[in-house]
Amino acid sequence: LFLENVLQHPQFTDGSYSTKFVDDNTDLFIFPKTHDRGTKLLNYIADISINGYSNVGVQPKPEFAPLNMPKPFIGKIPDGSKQVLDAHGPAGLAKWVQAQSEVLITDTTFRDAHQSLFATRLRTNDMMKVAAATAGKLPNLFSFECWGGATFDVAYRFLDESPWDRLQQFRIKAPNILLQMLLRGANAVGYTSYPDNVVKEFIHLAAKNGVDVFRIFDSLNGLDNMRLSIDTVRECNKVAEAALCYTGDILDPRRDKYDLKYYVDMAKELAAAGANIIAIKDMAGLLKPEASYRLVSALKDAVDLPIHLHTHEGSGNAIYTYARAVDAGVDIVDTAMSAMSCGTSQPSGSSLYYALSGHPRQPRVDVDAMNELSRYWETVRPYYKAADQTELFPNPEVYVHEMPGGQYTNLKQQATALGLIERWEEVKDMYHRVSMMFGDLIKVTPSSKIVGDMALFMVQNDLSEEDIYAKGDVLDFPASVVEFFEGRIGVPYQGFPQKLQQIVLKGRKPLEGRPGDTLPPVNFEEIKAKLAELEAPITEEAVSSYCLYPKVFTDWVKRVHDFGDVSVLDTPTFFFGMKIGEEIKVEIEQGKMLVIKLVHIGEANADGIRTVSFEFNGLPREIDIKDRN
Ligand code: 3PY
Ligand code: ZN
Repeated sequence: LFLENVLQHPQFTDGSYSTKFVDDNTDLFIFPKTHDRGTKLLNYIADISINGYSNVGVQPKPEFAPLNMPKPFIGKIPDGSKQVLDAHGPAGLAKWVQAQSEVLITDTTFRDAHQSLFATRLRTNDMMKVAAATAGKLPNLFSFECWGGATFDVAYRFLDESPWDRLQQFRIKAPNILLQMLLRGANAVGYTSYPDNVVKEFIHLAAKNGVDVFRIFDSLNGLDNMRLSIDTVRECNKVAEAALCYTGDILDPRRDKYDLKYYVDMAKELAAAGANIIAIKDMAGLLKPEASYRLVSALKDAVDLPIHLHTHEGSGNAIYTYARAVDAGVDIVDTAMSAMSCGTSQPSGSSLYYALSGHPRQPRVDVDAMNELSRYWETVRPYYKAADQTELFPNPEVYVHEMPGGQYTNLKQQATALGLIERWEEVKDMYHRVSMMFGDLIKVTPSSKIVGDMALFMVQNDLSEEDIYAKGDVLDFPASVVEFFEGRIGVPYQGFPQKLQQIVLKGRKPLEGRPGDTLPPVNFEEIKAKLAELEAPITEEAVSSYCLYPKVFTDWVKRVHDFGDVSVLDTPTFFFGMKIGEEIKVEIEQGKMLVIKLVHIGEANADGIRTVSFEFNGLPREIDIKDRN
C-alpha cells in the first residue's frame, strides 16, 4: 500500500521528488482510505462490467469520440449577476434586471435540458468539466439553472451521486453566476406534499449550499402551496422567482378556463405574496408567439417586477415565441447550449442570439464561446444515448397532448418498461383525454405524473373513458390518482370533477384545506438516529434528503458503503464498465490519480461468482462478483 501511494503521488509521477520525498509527504502513510476507496471503485467497475448498468446485463462498451474540450478560461473569472445579488440583495437585483436594455439569458443545460432530453441522467462529472469555462466565458448570463426539479432524486437513484455535492461544486466553479433551482413549492423536489418544516429546512440548506434563485411553482397554480416557499426564500435573502404555470391557449376562446385574466390575476397575487421576479413557466411549450406577446405585455403592465420566460422547443416555434416576448419587453428567457437544445428541451441560446441580430435587445453574450461549449456537449450527448428519447424533429402535436418537455422522455421510458411503447400514440392521446376528464388540468410535476399514471393505466387495461364511469367502482386506480382526488396536492382551479372524484374515492371524503396544514412536522432528531443506524454521515443535508426520499436515500447510502464515490468515474465507465485490456485513469481527488486496467474476467463458478482481475496502479488485484444474469 505504501508502494501504491508512492507510485500515484504527483511528485513521483511528474519526477519532481527529492531525497526528502518520504519525510515531506506524511500522507504516503495514510493508506487504508485510498486502498478502501480503490477497492470499492474496482467493485463497481467489476459489477457493471459483468451485470451491466441497472442490471440490464453486459452491454458492449461503444467507442466514443474524444471529448471536444473548450479552451480553459484563463485569468480571473469576471464578476456577474451573483455579485449584483450579493451587493444589492434580491430587490436590488430585480431593479438591476429591469434596467438592462438587452434580454438576459438563463442557461438550462445543467438541469431542464437534460431532464427533458434524456430523463435527467447528466452526471456531475460531465458538468464540472466545463462549468468554470462556461462561467468565465459567459459572465453576462443571468443564471445557470442547475439544480432542483427531477435532478435531486435522479442523482441518488440512478447516478449514485449526491445532489448536494453537485451544488457545492457548481458554487466553486461558478462564483460569478447566479445558481438557480426549480422548486415545486410544497412538493419541494418530490412528488407529494411535505410537512412545512421539511420544506423550510430544505430551502435553507439549498440556499446555504449555493442556490441564489428559487423558481417556485405549484402544479395546480395554487398560491397557498407556494407561500411558505416564497417566505422562506425571502428569509434567506435569496431571490424568490414565483412562477405561473402556463397551460391551454389564451388565443383560443374555447379554452377559456385559463384566459389572459387568469394569468394576470395570478401574477398580481404572486407579486403581493412577495415575489422578486415573475416566471412564466411554459413547461410543455404551448405558448404561441402572439400569445407570448400578449401575455408578457399584460404582465409587464400588471406588475412592476422582471418577467422571466421559460419554454420548451417541442413545437419548433419557441424562438419565435421568445422573439415576440422580447418585443413585449420580457426581461429574461431560458435557453440551452445548442447541442443540448431543441426537441423536448429549451431552444438554443446561439440560435436566439442570431435570430435577434439587428434587434436592439439582442442578448449580450459571446456567441463564439457558446458555440465552442456546444461542441463539447455534442461529444458528451452520445454517452446518454440509451435514455435520449427526444424527437429529432419539431412536433407541433404538443399543442394537442400538452405533455411537459421534462415528462415526455420519462413517460416514454415508463411506457417501454410496461411493454406499451408500440402503443405510444394511444398513450399520448389518452394523456390528453385524462387531462380533460380531470377538468382541463394543469400538467406539471407532480400533476403531470398523475395524468401520465392514469393514461398508462387506462391503455394497459384497455379502458375507455366510458369504462371509467361505468365500472370505476371495481377498478383499482393508481395510488397517485387516488391521492390526487383525496386532495393531497391541493385542489385544482375551479375544483375537482365531482362525479369522477366520487368514483375514484369510492365514497370516502377528500381532505380539506392546504395539505401542509394537516401534515405533522418531522422530528429531525429521530431522523438522525435512523441515519446513525445506517452508518450514514449525520449532516443537515443527509437529514433533509432522508425526509424527502427515505428509500432512495437509504439505498444510496448502502451503495456508497459498497462502491464509494463513483462520481469520479468517467461516464462511459460508469455506464458500461471496462473492456478487457482497457486502462483508465481516475482522479479520486485533486492530484490523486488511480490507474486501473481490466486484465481478465473469469468464468462463473458453481455459485455464479466470477473473478475479475485488475491491475491497480501497476499491482494485481482480484475482485469476486456474483453474475446476476
Ligand atoms: C420539474 O418539476 O421537474 C419540471 O421540470 C417541471 O416542468
Ligand atoms: Zn421546463
